Amino acid sequence: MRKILYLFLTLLISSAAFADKNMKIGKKGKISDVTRTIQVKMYDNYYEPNSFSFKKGETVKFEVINAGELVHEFNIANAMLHLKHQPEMSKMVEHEILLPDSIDKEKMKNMGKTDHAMGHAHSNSVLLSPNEKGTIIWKFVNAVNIEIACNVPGHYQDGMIAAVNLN
Ligand SMILES: [Cu+2]
Repeated sequence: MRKILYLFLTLLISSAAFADKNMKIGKKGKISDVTRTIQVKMYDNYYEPNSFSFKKGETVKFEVINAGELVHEFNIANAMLHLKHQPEMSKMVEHEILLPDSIDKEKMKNMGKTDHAMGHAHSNSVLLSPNEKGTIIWKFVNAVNIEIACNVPGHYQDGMIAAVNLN
């Protein structure tokens, strides 16, 4: 129980910090503002395509499919935020919510009832099992060094990162 409480507090703190920094990398977009829809495939361990170019202020809809055999994440942030997010993902592995090739959605949902961060429902990311699909609508604002990356333990270090150029 103490372990769960510790996890809850850690995630609460990290998600609060995350929400604050969120403004710099853009924000959740509105469907009515979408100017481009991009299909992205996630493999073990890379994205296709693995770089993107957008205009500042553009709202993009990403249709993401996990075509790999491992769980992957499509997370719009920057290097600093990815690094902050990685311990959170490691905790999900420790608590057997996140398995190499599946996600214990039941466990994740139960924990998510007490805190949304535990349910892993950030608007800037999707965490997908093999063959699963997800959608993100994101408005890119005036920001630099945006990286789309996977924070499943080891994957970022393995180079599962896509660069985003804004012009
Ligand atoms: Cu991955």
